[in-house]
Amino acid sequence: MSVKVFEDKETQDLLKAATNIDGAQGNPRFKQILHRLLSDLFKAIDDLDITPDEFWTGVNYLNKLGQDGEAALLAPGLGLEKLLDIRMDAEDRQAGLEGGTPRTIEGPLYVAGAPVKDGVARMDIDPDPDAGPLVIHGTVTGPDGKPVAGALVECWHANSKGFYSHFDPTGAQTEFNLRGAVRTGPDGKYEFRTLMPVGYGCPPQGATQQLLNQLGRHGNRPAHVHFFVTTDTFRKLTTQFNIEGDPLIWDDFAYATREELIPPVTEKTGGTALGLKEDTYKDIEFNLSLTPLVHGKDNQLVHRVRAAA
Ligand code: MBD
Ligand code: FE
Repeated sequence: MSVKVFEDKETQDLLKAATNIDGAQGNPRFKQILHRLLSDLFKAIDDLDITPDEFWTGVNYLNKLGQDGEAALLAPGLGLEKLLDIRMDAEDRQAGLEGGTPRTIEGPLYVAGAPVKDGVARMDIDPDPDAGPLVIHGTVTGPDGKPVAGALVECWHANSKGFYSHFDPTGAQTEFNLRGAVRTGPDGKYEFRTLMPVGYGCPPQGATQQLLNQLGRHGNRPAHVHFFVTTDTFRKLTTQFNIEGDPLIWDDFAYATREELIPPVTEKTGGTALGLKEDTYKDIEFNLSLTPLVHGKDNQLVHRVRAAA
């Protein structure tokens, strides 16, 4: 069977009617976007001779995706969240905006509301026998290279099982375990005392992994640590670093890895004096360089539904 009906008046009229594209009511931007997406879907069904069985498989997949709460997990898995970064990077280049710590995707596992500490925060609340101590520290600087006082540095990462608090399928973690927030002082410095994370893997029975299986892809990320840096003066930075040496660094299912975001891990002693669980600990320096507002505002601030506790 290879019929082609996309260009037919009947099909085009249906597309217009379904999106009320010529009507006065509704949200014009929403109608513009939906008309385009629906049109592309109509065309794909026609071009690829998508069968009714294939179509309903897709519809039921969307139901499972929603039931599993994984739409914001599939988005990075399909490279869509990375595409938004690629576009923001291109916008910056077009505007002549250079420098600063590179952005990389937020991902779906941030939780707002971690208690804010001055300069230094302890992030590990729950014991995790399989994770060694880790200190993450650095300086927040502005476009002039000078330290930024009063910056809010938020940090979140997984435990030794690759699970995040609030989203832990085993229910094992306390609220805000491995989630920290510090306010920088005049020296612009921040420090997090925490435990070494392990890479995340998509829930094996979830909709995202189900789709990845059909593609012959894995759903794993290298070990990584997320950051938000928020100030009144500069653009908000959303970034992550990867733990150097993780075998998945260049095979991240969410495409967040960037050359500049793999800081060296060094071994130090003196952890006992810092209150860490062992005297020998891993140390990562990760400096955070911010970029200026554009015409007085943050032109790339992202609003999305986020968990809060
Ligand atoms: C993560 O921890 C993450 O950072 C992303 C982007 C997707 C899934 C899990
Ligand atoms: Fe993550």
